[in-house]
Amino acid sequence: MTRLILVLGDQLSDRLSALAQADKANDIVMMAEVYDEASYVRHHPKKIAFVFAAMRKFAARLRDAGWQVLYTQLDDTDNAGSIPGELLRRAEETGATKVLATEPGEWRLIQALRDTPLEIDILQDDRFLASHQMFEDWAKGRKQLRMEYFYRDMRRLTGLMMEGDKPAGDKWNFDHDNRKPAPDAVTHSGPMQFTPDETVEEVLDLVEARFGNHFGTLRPFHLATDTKQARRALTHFIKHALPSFGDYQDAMLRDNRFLYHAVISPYLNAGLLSPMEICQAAEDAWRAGDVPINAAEGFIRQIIGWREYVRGIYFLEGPDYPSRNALNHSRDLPAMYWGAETRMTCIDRSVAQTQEEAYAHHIQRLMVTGNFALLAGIDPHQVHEWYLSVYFDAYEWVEAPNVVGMSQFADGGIIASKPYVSSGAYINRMSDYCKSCHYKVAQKTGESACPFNLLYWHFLDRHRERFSQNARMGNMYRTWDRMDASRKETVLSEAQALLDRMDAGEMI
Ligand code: FAD
Ligand code: DLZ
Ligand code: SF4
Repeated sequence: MTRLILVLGDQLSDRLSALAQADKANDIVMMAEVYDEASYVRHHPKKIAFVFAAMRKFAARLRDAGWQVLYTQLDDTDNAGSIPGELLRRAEETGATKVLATEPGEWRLIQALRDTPLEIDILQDDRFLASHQMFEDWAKGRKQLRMEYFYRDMRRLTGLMMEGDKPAGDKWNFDHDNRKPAPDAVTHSGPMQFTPDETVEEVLDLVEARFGNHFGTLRPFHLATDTKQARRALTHFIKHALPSFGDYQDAMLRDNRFLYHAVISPYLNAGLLSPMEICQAAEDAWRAGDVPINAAEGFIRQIIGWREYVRGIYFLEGPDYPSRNALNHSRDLPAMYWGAETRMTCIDRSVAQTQEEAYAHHIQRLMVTGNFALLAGIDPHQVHEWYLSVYFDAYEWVEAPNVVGMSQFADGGIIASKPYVSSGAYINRMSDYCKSCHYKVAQKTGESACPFNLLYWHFLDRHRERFSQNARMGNMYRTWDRMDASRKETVLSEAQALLDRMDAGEMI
């Protein structure tokens, strides 16, 4: 009996469980470019182009390997427009009554598959190192789900950077050697770039025609779109950037968008690279003496620690997670997130590079756009939708915990033990943005005061009840309490005036 094997746009791995359990001689692979997936949020055109191009190339590879593949292009006249619609159409066409799928990375699509009137077997996505069961077992009975302890278990499980049962270098975490401020000069020229081939060019034309009105610049397009290219990009990173990755992980520069970051998240999340091959390459470089331990450990921690941990939280917490709003924030996302003019250099530069590259690195996402949204009290659901739309690596399983949890504290503190808020001083320490800003980072009040400085105290003041007892925030409240009453009043009224101007659509 023929079955349909569903392969989604972020499941482009030879080792995908649905493919591993399929029968090449009898089963038929089904892949489809559909409007539902391309527009449930208004994805950045670069992200849509990346997904479609990588899907087309993966389908071609499967065919070369002897699979029978039914591939629907977006503009095909009989395209049903959704994954369930395409499954039903192809089932009727082929007579297949059963479907084998690997679990999608989003509750929305899991539910849609469950609701499809076909017999669909949903297999675990074993491209991740931690299964749902493993994460549940780890989480059971713990008061706090801290990433650091999960990460140690993942090191033991994978054997990465272990010497027997001890961590290499006798420490689990070398972060105190990391987080240097922005360097004067960056020696790395950025991620490897690829010239679009015929398949990519065709997709670029399609995306331009159909999604050209989405936020984001489509061309130039230099992303890898198959595993071979993605592996070359990884090798390039390991050789040229990883040695400095740890040191400058948190630094930001207005004229350098990538610093020493890997820029591999779209490839990893779509399945072109696997977490273990990436981490093994980093460990090998360290063992060969080419990369310092703080860089290799810090990098591997992001992948087997943070990445697996946030996925665990997403599936543990359930479908309502993205709509949580523990701080009751309700302000609309200001137009500057969509490219409207702002005098704040840090926001302006982070949004501009997001618009052009569909990429910003972790600290820009957390401490610039995320920090501002949290301080200003923006509705976390709008923030969530923004991040899900604008980044080329955004899928809900990874985006929502990072945004709703880590960045906006909207899950009430499951991921973050305290909110990631800071005044302008942090941004000034870690970047060169403030040097060219209209606002003065050292100024706490007055017309030129950095908005982060004003909003920081406004946030702490309005959430006093929730956070003043938090041991990690005591110092902040003591500093606020030591300020004299009239200064406090000035700070709060200027912060409120800034928010009012922003709400009225004025440029800030
Ligand atoms: P590097 O800095 O070089 O790190 C290497 C790899 O580690 C990344 O490719 C990624 O796979 C992994 N990684 C690092 N941090 C995290 C993390 N917190 N969660 C999961 N994986 C991590 N990452 C996404 O993949 N998709 C998202 O939609 C996403 N949204 C984010 C939203 C916010 C508010 C924040 C603070 C972080 C978000 N991240 C997201 C995590 C991180 O910013 C990106 O993974 C990273 O910037 C990707 O670029 P890179 O490959 O150059 O990463
Ligand atoms: C992101 C994306 C886009 C833009 N388009 C498609 C598509 O047309 N067909 C498809 O199978 N997958 C696409 N994807 C990826 C899915 O949205 C992704 O599988 C879910 O969000 C679950 O992670
Ligand atoms: Fe951003 Fe404030 Fe620095 Fe301007 S002064 S770049 S607003 S932190």
